[in-house]
Amino acid sequence: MAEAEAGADVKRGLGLFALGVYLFLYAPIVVLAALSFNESRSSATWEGFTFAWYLKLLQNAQVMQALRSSLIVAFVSTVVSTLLGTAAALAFHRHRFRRAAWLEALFALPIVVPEIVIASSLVLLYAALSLRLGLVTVVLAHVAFSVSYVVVVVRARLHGFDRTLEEAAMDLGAGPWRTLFAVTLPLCAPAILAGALLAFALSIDDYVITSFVAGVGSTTLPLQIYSMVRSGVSPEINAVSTLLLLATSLLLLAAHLLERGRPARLCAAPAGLGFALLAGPFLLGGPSAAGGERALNLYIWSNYIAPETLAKFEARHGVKVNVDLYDSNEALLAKLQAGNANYDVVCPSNYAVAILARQDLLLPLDLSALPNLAHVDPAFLDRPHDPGNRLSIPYFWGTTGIAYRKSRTGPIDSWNALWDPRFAGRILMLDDARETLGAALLLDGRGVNEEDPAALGRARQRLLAQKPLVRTYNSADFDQVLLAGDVWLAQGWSGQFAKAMDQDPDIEYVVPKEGSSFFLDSLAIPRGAPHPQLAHAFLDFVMEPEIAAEICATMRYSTPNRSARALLPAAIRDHPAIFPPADVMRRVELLEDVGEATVLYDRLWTEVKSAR
Ligand code: N2P
Repeated sequence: MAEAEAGADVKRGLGLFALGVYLFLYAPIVVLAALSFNESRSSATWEGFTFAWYLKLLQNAQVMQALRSSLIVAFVSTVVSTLLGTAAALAFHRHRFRRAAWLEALFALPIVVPEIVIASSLVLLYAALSLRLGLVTVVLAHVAFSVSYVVVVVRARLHGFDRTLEEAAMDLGAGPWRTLFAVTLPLCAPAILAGALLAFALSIDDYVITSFVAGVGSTTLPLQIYSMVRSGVSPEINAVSTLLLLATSLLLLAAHLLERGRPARLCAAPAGLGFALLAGPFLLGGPSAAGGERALNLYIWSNYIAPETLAKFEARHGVKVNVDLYDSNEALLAKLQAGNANYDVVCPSNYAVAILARQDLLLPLDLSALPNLAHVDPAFLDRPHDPGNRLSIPYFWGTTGIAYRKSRTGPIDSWNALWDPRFAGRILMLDDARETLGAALLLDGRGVNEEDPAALGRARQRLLAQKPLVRTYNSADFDQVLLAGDVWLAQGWSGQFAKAMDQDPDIEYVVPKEGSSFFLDSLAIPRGAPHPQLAHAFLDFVMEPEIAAEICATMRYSTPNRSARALLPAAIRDHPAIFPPADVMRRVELLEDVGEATVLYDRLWTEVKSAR
């Protein structure tokens, strides 16, 4: 009796455990889907049920364009990989040749090779072949990884395949082709379809590989979602993620049913619904750019230009602006050094301009096409990183400092606060080699442009010691993380913090007493830019006083444009975080090109990041 009860208890316990596991797996998804119907913009409060975010999606030209790219890529790569994969599976099934097992294992390799390895090797290959990054390179990459899945799925099905049926057909006089089309393929159809659906779902979903091999104008839906996340999570993102999730789940369900040998009718429903979810918004959707239209390809820091401003340029020139975002000079350098990125305008910091200039990767500017350069404060012109502004024009500047939640931390004036164990788990640091090592160097009484390996080694030690206290390294939306209350202190850049201060009076910004760095970010045109003329027009556009003032007022980084500054409202013009007083400016040092030591900075930072 007691035993039976104990047995029931164990059963109940296991049941609860299983429930817990499922909750753990699916709770985030449920929250995401629920929030996509929340009327409120913030995830903190529920204000009622709405479909508004889904409707907004339909009007979002960028999302629609990304969806279009995703569908084209998924469709083409599915067809190609299904054809290749099926042929390979049939060959492996049928012919027992020397080394067959090896060759088959080679086919499965992409399933186990880390995505990041496939991604970086593809980039190298494309560069070696001088293939321009775009839809074609994305399709090739997707074929490369999905073909393996098709082979595995089709091959599994062929295991149970009765070869005597083929032989019977041949005995009855059918030739090899006839046998293939009348017997073999119809029998394998469910497996082939399942493989195709899997390939489609993988392609629609892929982020890592695509992010490496996509160029401008070939942004797929996952890339678009990620770039939206970086400019602030909104319910629109929840909506598009929910749709994507639902569509891929349905396709996978259909693939699964087919594989289990369920009748095609049964599988058609989820597959059809999945496709409809993806294609529906695409067909109903609002404007999307026609192919071949003139476009400006802009590669710029996140939080550096507002869509409204870009819309003005688009309207004035009758063009479309494609924007890709990055959060470190190193990311920009890597893209341009890979050599086939297709960008028209980029935004390197002064020291990155120097590096790019050394490598001859920038197009000399035609200054006669830039009359608005006259509005720029001469203090920002003709600097050592680009004498005579042959290659770049100043866009924004700003300081690096600490923003903090006063009510939690009390007043802060030193970099030491970011090493204070009292704030363990409440500290955010930039994800940036120069800035993190810079802060550590300042605490050591050194400067932010230090090249001495011994001093840099000590800075690395300091960052390693700090690491257990750090909640996250983030150069993208560090202001949002602070606003959300997840951290109390954040190293970061002035503009986004100035904005955060306006949104929450509990937030304060300080340039620490030990000193800090400041940056001067410029616009430049890479060599090989497809639209150099339009790029010049863009450079001149952002230097127009009204436009420069708008850019500064929306992004809150500091404008080097004298005429624009005069147009700014006093609250911005006199904001101490945006245009710091003289005593603060005396303790900041411009980040400079450190030449050979650049590699050392990168290595030390990687060591800090990968340490456990
Ligand atoms: C904007 C980053 C500021 C650029 N997200 C620092 N060089």
